[in-house]
Amino acid sequence: SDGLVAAMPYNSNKELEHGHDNTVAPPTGETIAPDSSALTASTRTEGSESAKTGAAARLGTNATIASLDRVRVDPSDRSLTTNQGVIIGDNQNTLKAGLRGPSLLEDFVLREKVTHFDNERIPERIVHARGSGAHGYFEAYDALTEYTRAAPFAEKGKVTPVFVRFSTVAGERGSKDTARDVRGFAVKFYTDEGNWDLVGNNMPVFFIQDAMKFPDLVHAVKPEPHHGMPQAASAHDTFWDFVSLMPESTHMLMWVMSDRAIPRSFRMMQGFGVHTFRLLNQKGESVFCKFHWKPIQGTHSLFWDEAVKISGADPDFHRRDLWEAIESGDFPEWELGLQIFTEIQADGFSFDVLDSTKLIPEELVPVTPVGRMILNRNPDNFFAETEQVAFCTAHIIPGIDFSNDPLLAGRIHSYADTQITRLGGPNFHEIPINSPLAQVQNNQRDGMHRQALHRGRVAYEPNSLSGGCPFQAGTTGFTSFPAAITDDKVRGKPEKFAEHYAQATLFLESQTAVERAHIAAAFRFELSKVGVTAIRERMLSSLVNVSRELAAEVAVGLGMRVPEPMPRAIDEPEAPEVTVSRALSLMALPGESGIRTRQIAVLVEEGVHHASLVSLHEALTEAGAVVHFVGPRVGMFVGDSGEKIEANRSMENSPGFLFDALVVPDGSEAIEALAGNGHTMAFIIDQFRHCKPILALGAGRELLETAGLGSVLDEDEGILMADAVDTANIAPAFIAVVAAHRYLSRDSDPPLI
Ligand code: HDD
Repeated sequence: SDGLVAAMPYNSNKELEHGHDNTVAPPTGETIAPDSSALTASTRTEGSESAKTGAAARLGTNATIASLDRVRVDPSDRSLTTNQGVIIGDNQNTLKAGLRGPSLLEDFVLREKVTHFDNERIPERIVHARGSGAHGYFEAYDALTEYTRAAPFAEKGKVTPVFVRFSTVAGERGSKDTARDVRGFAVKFYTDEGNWDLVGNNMPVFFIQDAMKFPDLVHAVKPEPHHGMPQAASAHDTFWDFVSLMPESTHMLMWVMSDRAIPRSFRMMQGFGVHTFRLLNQKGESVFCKFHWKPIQGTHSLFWDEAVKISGADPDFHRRDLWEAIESGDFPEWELGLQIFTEIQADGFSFDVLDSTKLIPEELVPVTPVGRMILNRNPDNFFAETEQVAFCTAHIIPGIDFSNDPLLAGRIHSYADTQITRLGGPNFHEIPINSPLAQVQNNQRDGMHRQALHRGRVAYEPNSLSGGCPFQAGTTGFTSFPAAITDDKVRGKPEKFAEHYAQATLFLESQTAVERAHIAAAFRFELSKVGVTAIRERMLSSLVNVSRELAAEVAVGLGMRVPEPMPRAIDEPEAPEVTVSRALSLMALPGESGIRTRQIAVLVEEGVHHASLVSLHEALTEAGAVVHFVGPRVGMFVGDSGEKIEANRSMENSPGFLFDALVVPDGSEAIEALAGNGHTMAFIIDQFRHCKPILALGAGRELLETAGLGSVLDEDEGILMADAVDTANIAPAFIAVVAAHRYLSRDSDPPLI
């Protein structure tokens, strides 16, 4: 087109998919043979060094990509065939006895097509059904051999390919992205000593202490069984009934009621391995550790009002965000950090490190950065990769081991078990996205959908007929840490598990005022959706143990009195070591200070001041933002100088709350037309209410006044105004304003406007 057009995402690492370079396209219509040289070079790229260690690792390439080539299929220039490879002549009509006659049973083309279609779906994950995945790599900053012999940490600069899947927990596969919920953060490391799955969440603690309660927790939060409602929401009776009877969930409830549960983007959330794990070095010495992922993009969240609206306008908000960022070559990045501590240290803590409802404050054990993870390639096929990927906490490698966390113990069983149903049998490790790059050799045989063709007559060990192969490798193979056990066989909990409130209070006390207010509002909202008053009251009584002020605030919002505190399981718990931890506030990790990947809406109409938008578009795009021209409709608009601007979005298909910032243009004709459009007013009000930066050029100011912002225009630091001719000068100031994300002084409960 000949007008000013917003840039489309384009990832130079995926030229083939975009048809930009046909000369290197795979042979059309064929599956591609495995590239064995790429496979063996796989996870070891000594030349790959980062900002910390030197030149960057090669982007867009990793060993999983090469291994997946063997199953990539490209249909260009090929005719349709059946699954048996028979070329199909007619894909429109059933075989019939005469044009108006009955269909014939022998029509194998029709029957094969429909039968396959009938079986296209597999069971969705019982939890974490909705998600989004991406390929990338992990790069170690330094050798970590002092603590662990785990392959990814073997040497400085070592690169290990990964596949990551982010998810919501409660919603079904087709639910919305912006539900209030925990987010899954599961990483599969394809190491050269086998696959290691770090199956974490975006919160460092969990609802329950023992896997025995997991089915109860999930049954409580999922849609209520009699009517199947509500979808992807914890705001209903059964969830609050359960958690109010399970005080151990209180700490996690603080996290889930905080804005952590409504992230701005998968790219902007932390990840945590949650449990205490063990690291083992070559000598068999062991330390405990917790895993932390820190987003380089910073931690950012939505407002609840925003999340609710986005779920209607774009249920795929997070999936789209991740996809577009990677597709445009703006690769999300996380730093992996470890909290390393000894068993003796752990024994001295006021809480139990085997209790997944507790975290270890960073003030007690600092987080040591050990590497970075970059996601640089979208999957080729959602089903084959993101849906079929199977994470299992049981997948660990030499150098990593479990702790005795009873929640982890249940998980070690649960994941492999669920894949057998979900993926149709015990051979799910052979599905390309799940198969390790390390060679698999054992005597496991047969089962549904077996892919490997095992040669020879030996499928047992020991054997002599196959020269004893494959043989067990002794201490060079996986060895469990020989933790001493001398105890009775019991069902029960260690004493420190009985303390349920200290860290809930710690979390609350560590929040900024805005975050705290949002936590209170979230409790109010959720409990207001609970029909049974006794449940509300029980939950309030538990909150009193966390903070009387919080309980009082929530109670006011529900028109209730603050009840007596719930009796505690333990009268005199040990005093906590840390009572405020800055790291627990979202604001503690602002991340990058620029505006990369920020979505900026520029309103356009007929007669809009053209030159200023050209220069602004250039400056914002240059700074890495994604600029969208949003009109009353999509298509071309003629600016004041006769030049054209193309709106790639309309206010109808993309309401204001989908954007991070707003530019209101100059041009009196345009402003008059926009002022007469109710969509514009809603657009502006949402931008203001959600505390987002706004720039008004020239007559654009009048539009903000029409929207009711007149009284605050000159005081609000997040609203800039400039003459259109001054755009070049105002651009850097606007970029700085956008970089600050939100202007929280506007945030009030209820909203002012
Ligand atoms: Fe789980 C999926 C994370 C406790 C049983 N879980 C699942 C996924 C994540 C987590 C990220 C999605 C993986 C993917 O993207 O495919 N789960 C956690 C965390 C937990 C946790 C961080 C607590 C620390 N989970 C947990 C317990 C159990 C399970 C206690 C059972 C006893 N989780 C499952 C499961 C799922 C699952 C049923 C469903 C689909 C799947 O495994 O592959 O096995």
